[in-house]
Amino acid sequence: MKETLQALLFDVDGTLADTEDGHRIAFNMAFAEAGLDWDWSVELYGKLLAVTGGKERMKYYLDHFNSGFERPADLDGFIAELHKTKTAHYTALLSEGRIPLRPGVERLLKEAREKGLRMGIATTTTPANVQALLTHTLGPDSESWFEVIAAGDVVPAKKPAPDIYLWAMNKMGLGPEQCIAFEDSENGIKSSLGAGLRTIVTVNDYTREHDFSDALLVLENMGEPDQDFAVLQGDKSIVNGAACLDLELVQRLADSSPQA
Ligand code: XBP
Ligand code: MG
Repeated sequence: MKETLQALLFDVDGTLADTEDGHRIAFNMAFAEAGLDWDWSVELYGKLLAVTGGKERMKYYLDHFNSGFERPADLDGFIAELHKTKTAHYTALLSEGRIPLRPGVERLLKEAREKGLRMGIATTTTPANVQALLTHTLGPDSESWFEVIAAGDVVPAKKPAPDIYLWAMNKMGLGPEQCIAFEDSENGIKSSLGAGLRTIVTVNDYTREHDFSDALLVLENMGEPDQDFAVLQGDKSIVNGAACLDLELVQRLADSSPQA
């Protein structure tokens, strides 16, 4: 029996907002503050995004791009401190309004609320970052728009593992056939598909070369009715001239594929 669509599950970084360069800048600010000569360029950061999680990414950097660094005895503690500083810089960038939501995100979230669809967040990033992004883009009460905000270390295995999506659905008492996920990266879609979720992708400059072969639809962004709406991959007959990614199109996509 075909299940009705009941909930939308959103990734954060690269999906709700183009945040990864903000993260990169915040990392570099934390490194400078700690007196480290580490400097993550856009090109290097693109490679480091192979690993999700800021702490895990710093470890990956040391293992693969800075093996000569003399590691302190308590490397985990050292990285945890660096990450705290980074998070402080990142949330400061958000509070200055320097990272807006991506095109169409606010419109789709508001439409979903109006139509009574349930919403959740499933992200690798630190909970404080989600709170800051929502507060400084949609307002202080916008956290309550989401029934569940599954973030950071709440699950042991980060994306591409499906854990964060399974955790969110479990909290909402839903199965994948009742939800659609929104992602931006290969690690992200592996996680959502691994949790059985049909997934709509919006690419960004760090992820447009990633493999999204099993996505329901791949878009440049969610679009606005008065702006160009670029469909990069997917069944255009289902898009059927839609001016942007609205709930009607999401529903059509859900109806077109019972489950991932
Ligand atoms: C993407 C990530 C995050 C951020 C950094 O998260 O991999 O780790 O790059 O955030 P998403 P933290 O699942 O939302 O795409 O430093 O807080 O981990
Ligand atoms: Mg992402």
